[in-house]
Amino acid sequence: SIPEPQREAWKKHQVQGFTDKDGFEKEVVRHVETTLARSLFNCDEGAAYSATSLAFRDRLITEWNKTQQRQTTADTKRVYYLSLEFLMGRALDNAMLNVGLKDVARGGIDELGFRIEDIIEQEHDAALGNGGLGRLAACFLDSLASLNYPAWGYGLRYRYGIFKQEIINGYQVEVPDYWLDFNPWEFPRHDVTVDIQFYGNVRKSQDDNGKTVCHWEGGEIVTAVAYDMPIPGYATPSTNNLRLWSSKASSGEFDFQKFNNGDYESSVADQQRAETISAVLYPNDNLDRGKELRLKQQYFWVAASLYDIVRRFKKSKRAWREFPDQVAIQLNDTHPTLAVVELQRILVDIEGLEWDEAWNIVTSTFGYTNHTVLPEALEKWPVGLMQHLLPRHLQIIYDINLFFLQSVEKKFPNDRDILTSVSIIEESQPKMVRMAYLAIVGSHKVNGVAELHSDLIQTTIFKDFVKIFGTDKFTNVTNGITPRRWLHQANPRLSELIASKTSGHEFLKDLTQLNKLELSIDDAAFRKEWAEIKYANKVRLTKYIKKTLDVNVNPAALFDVQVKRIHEYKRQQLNIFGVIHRYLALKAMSPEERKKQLPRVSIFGGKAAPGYWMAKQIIHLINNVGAVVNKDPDIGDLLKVIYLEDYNVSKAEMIVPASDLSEHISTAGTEASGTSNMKFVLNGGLIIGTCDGANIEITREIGQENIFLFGTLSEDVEDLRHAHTYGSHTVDADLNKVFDAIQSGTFGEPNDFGAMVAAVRDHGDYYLVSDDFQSYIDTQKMVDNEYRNQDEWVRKCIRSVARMGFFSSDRCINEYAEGIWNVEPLAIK
Ligand code: Z15
Repeated sequence: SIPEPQREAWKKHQVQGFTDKDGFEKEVVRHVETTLARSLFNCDEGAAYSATSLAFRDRLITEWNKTQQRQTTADTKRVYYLSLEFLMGRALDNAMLNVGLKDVARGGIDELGFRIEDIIEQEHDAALGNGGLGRLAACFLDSLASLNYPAWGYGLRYRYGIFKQEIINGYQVEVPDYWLDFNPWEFPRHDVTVDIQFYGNVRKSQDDNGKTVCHWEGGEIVTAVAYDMPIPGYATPSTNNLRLWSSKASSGEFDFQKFNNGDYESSVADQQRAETISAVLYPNDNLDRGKELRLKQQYFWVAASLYDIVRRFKKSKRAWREFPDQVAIQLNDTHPTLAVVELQRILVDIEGLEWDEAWNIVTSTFGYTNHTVLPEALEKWPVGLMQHLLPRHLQIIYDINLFFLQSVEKKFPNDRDILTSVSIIEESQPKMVRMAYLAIVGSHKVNGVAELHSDLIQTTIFKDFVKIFGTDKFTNVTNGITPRRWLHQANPRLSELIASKTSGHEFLKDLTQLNKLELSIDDAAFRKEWAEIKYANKVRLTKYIKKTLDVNVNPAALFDVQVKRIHEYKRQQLNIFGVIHRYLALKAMSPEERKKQLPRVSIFGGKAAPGYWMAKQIIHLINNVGAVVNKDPDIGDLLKVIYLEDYNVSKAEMIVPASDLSEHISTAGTEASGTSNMKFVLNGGLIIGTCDGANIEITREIGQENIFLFGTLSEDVEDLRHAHTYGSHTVDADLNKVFDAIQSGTFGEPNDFGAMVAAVRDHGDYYLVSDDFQSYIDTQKMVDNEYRNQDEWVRKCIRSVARMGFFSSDRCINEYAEGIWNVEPLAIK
């Protein structure tokens, strides 16, 4: 740092961020004319977006610096959120709103000759995630900063985020998402690098005291380079950091030697191989594919992050046993579980701590969040692969397992079954490392993400661990969403209306204040304004549908939305079968009868994993149904079926506020929480859903009269599945009519959908579509009837919004902070 006498000059020139329109414009023009080397003669919307973002980035980074200084001086405990996915979406609108300068920017952009909405639309989504898990991490970052927690996110800087989805002839086509061409929101830190080792072997030696020391030697080195993204809190100067690691070839002697030997091509190939590690996000949601490169990504990211965390801790010159007082690390799913092993390795092999002391530190540091009970999503890695890639880590895993099983044996003598069932190593062919078990053994707390889900993990997949560790180690933290992005940003008019009926914008920092809305429920002018806002949001979506799909939809129709990843457990097939049933019923009616029906628009959106064949069939069927229904003159406005291409965070910000009804209809017990359910209700839409995930808690909060629940309960799922397979399984007449229509070619080549129909009719109907079909149809009829009474419908919406305070990610983060991390916010003077 700079010596005292020279600091005066620094202080004198300290950057003061703009606070008014003039200051903002000056910064924009400066960036256009210098950073971008353009002028008023060739500043298009893209350049105006870049310059505006750079102006805000400069502001954020000065606050970021101060925040880091504050945290270093305070020297308190920090939280590190390790996630392979951060589904951030756009940054500009969020930055403008969080620092409270959107109106200033609007005025400035206007004077410079642009519209702020057009400028915002220029930004490419940062789509470093698949779905709910990645978006949750992004909401958490917003809450951590807004609540002034000293917290860092750590992830990978993928060159390609989640693919862009195109729908061509009704089929999904994947296009690479190269998003880094110009990204004003990241700061490359070429001076912050970590060398990461792979492969090689382990040599043992004795130290002076006769203690065995392990040395991991040889193999190859890849360098991790840090890229930082500032995360501004809402209405606070706190600006936290998201650090993403990018891989590149290490600049060690090895390459130089090749280069000097004239082996230029092979040294370029090495370079590319190294860069492959952070090249692409794996596009699977709720599925483990066990690819070697994925394991490399995990270790690369975890090792770089831990090195960084340990380096920061060491600066404080504290004793190792104080590590857990300074550091809390949260494992977002099992993807970062190698961090447990890596920290143990650092402490034992490098820092020379005794095993037990090190293990105490490790388990006090980590917390593990489970996000699924689906067996196909639970990560396992072949022992052989682990041995090859990370030989020392495999040894440590075996030792962790040995000591763990010894403790189990003490507690349950002569119980061989429990030993096999909880062993971190599955004795299969080939042997596998069970990552969830490793995460449980290596953490002091394990949480699920909604009450039902947390109960289920304790009674099913992890029940033996509850016997061993007791119930205190297992807990629930129900998910939440940030009201800044999902209300204030996505639905500005509703946010203003709510502000006018509550204590201004305080609800954005304390969402429970929404309850004040109930006092205005009998105010007719308020309800009218409420309904008008919903209608305007629907008109906006209507225009978007016209522009992108050239389909005319009636904005007064009931907008029924299901947007999420396509998965059999989420049951988009139940929805589209229901749509077909509605279509057949309309077709069978007389014209007079049809006139009495309620118009509906069924809106779908979501990506299928590229290798998930059945999910792609579902997309195809939805599109084929749309192609028939939308141009059927008998139907007109009564039913439209829309597939919105390339569903992502920024599209969600437009779609969610435009829904009347959204569908959250997973087979009971399969959706751990769901978070879009919360977003839709917060924006004044009602829900049709199963008794699953957070739907249950939403019902408890808003009242069962304000939600359309249907279907099998989770406790009955197993018996029904069993009955389908071993008893007789029949499908009711209504669903059979749907199948007959599909198989008679009404919606295109019937063979295309044979497997989808057979999965329900002939192959055990694992997701209970047939069991829930009738109650789904009946419940949709109730929806129609209730929607006819618009006054009552609007009241239900308002009441629901008023009771959604619990689902803020601020509440959720405070629960983690108190119950798991033991960290406190940093007071700002
Ligand atoms: C994912 O998006 C979720 C769980 C997973 O295990 C994986 Cl790999 C990806 C989702 C859950 O399906 C969803 O119910 C939950 O709301 C979300 O995580 C956040 O907890």
